[in-house]
Amino acid sequence: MKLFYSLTIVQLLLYVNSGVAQTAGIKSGTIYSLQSGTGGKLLDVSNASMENGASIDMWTNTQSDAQRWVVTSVGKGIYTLTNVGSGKLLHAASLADNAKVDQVDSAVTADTKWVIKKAAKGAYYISPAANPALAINLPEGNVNDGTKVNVSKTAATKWIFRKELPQDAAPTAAIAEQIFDAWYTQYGIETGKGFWDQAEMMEIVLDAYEVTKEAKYADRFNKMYEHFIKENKSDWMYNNYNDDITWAVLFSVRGYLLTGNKAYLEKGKEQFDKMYARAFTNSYGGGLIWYETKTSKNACIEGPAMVACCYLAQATGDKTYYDKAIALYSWSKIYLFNAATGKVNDNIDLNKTTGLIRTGTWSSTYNQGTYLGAAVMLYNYTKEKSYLVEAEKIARYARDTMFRSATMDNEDGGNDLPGFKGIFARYARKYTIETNNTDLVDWLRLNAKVAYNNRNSQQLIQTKWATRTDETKPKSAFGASTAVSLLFNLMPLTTIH
Ligand code: 7K2
Repeated sequence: MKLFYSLTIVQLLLYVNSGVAQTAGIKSGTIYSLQSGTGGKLLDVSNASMENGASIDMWTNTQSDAQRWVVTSVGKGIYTLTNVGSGKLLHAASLADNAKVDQVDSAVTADTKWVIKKAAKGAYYISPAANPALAINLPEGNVNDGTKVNVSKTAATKWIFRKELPQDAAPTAAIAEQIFDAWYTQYGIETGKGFWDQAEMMEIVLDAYEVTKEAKYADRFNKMYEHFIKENKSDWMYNNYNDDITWAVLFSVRGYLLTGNKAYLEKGKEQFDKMYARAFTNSYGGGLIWYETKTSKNACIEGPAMVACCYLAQATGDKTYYDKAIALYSWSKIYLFNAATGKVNDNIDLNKTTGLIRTGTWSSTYNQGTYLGAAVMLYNYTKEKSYLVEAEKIARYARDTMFRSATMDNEDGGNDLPGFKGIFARYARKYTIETNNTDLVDWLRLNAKVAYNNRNSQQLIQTKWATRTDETKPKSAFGASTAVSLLFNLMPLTTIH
């Protein structure tokens, strides 16, 4: 009897032990980064993807959560590795030689279990538990960022397991500030030379001020304002782009509304009035011409002009600016904006051969954004429900039809597109806060999280948010501004859910 009991206890101990027995030096429940013995780069979820099936590659250490793994013991010397960024499990796509390694949902299948075997001090081999003849391997000779790992019979890579501390995921105020500072200093934003891109980036500085109320952002805005006037003169009418002038009117009038500096308002009003006087024509029944001497009427002038009118009405008390905004909005509903679907078309122009109006049907985040902002502001003024219904359509068109709720990974071509999404983020915030509609919140948070996990080691985030930012400094300062806008404009939204 006694023997029976002691045997049972031993068996029991053995059984319990088999559940927790761990490879020496590996602690279950700990976050590790895994550095390759060759090349020194980290095991990484490609492009910080949140999707099942995303491949696993190597990347320079950027401190990203996509490069951190929670190692959990599930048997004697056997573990799962859960990516901190995606919450998904490291997985062998098959157990054949040279098979791909990817990530899958949290269900623990045989192919998400790994044997971690000591190779040298602090270095380990990682093999599929279902086929320990294979091991995770960095295909020989290639240690470039983005090289995909596989499970291979030969030349297994040794992995150095380094303990990491948990860190915040985006968005937080500290992260917004960190990404702002990197962008602002590394690109010399304060003394940038552009016109409309500079104007839009000045609005991002206003976003930071509006959200944080920290004086340093108002000071930076003022420096940029003075520099803008020096660089681009104080009368902007030499610029044939009516939209350029209007983007600058936006930072001026909004700058006044946020800081109370009357000089900004005077400049904004003077320039808006001159622009409007030359841009408004009765061709196609109204609306503003985009570029002097050309015939098209584009959403990129109508949208900012509607928002500028609402700001001017608020700033001056002159309600005729609202009348102008309402006229532009109503005209847009006929020619540019589909109120039933929420799609904002890019432009209309005259087909010179037929004499008929043709529509440029491309839709973009900046046009969706300014129309969303205008719909919200006109709802606030008129209290007419149709504006609210249309704001929701515009927001949902962007989320569902343009992006299918995925991370925005587009608009990086040329000089202009890279800055578009920052504009969208600003008006998404206005929509969320002022209408209490939470439609966009989860989607924008996903964007912020993925974009942040795709930052480079210098804390820069290029505009394709679902694509890793290269270690070589991205060329476009404008493109690096959009994540800054997203992170700040998400701040107050975190209190909404
Ligand atoms: O064709 C327009 C517009 O309708 C379209 O959305 C974008 C897309 O291109 C132009 S607007 C871009 C202009 C913005 N203002 C400054 C100009 O230098 C620039 O061409 O690209």
